[in-house]
Amino acid sequence: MSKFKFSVGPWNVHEGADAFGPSVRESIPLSEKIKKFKEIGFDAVQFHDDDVVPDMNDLSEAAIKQKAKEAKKVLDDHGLKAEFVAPRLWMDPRTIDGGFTSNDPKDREFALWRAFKSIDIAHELGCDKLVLWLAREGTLCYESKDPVLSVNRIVEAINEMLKYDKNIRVLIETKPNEPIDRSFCPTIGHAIALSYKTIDPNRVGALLESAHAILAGLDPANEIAFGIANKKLWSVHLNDQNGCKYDQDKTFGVENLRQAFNQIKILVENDYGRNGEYVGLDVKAMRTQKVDDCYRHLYNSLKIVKMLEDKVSQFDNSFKKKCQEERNYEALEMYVLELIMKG
Ligand code: XUL
Ligand code: MN
Repeated sequence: MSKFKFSVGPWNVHEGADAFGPSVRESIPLSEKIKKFKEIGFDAVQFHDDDVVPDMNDLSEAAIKQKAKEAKKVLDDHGLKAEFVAPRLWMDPRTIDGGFTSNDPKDREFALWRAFKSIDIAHELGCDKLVLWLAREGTLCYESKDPVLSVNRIVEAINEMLKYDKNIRVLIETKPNEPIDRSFCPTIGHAIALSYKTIDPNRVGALLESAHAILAGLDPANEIAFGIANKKLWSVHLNDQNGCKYDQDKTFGVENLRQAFNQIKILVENDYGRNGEYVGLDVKAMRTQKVDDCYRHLYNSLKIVKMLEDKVSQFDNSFKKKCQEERNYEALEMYVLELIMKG
């Protein structure tokens, strides 16, 4: 049993291609993934805009809405909700230099169009959250963009989204690098600062991904805490990551169990989810995994979250208080390790 509601994206069951090799598993149709997500125990699905409406660049406004309606029906048939829609702003030739911060005004226009269409799709799916993973909003060559102008361009683009739909909420998914070298919005603190520069800060928040925090050299639990303290943590992407390397999106907890424990502890203790927020997973099957067991990372991540919830419920706060009073943090540290390791 869990106190949380869980969400997952179709891209989490992928074909296994990486930067150095092609696909190694066959594609699974969206409707099949959705059915399986329900069976595994998820409550909601997260979408990129073109997960819902493939080839959307070539479709009319009416055709995009019609496709989204069809996807909503599949969700309804399986008793699942849509958590958010995220414009895929990193695949198209018009986003090579970034979307909202591209030096070419036509690219910026395209990025905004995708954001508007994503809002339309979210509307049809019955959700009010738009996630912006600002994949290429940064630089490969430092001098190629004006960093101050770029931050302001992101703010202006978000303002247009807020004006386009008075109910939409925008969540910035922060990441310090990859695919670009230097992001203009690398951490939750940056996202929150940026939210206050928009015309409606109450509708701009953040999504924290564990792996992205680790890539920034930060502890994901503290990034979660910072978001919660500012009432801006509206979604999470739990996963794991072995140090500052490429983005690994590993099963939650497999690399640093204590760090995973503390993420769950902060979420539980602060009653995360009470306003309808989901615990999202952004985990990917290893390239080596065979297609007949390619959902294993999702089962395992959910199992680890629930086991850690159980550990959190056993946490002895009076012992913590005693350690604080005696300033005996060696004892506290050992207590935490024993709690996590005991059967
Ligand atoms: C990229 C990443 C994305 C977003 C959704 O690192 O995490 O999958 O979560 O666009
Ligand atoms: Mn993510």
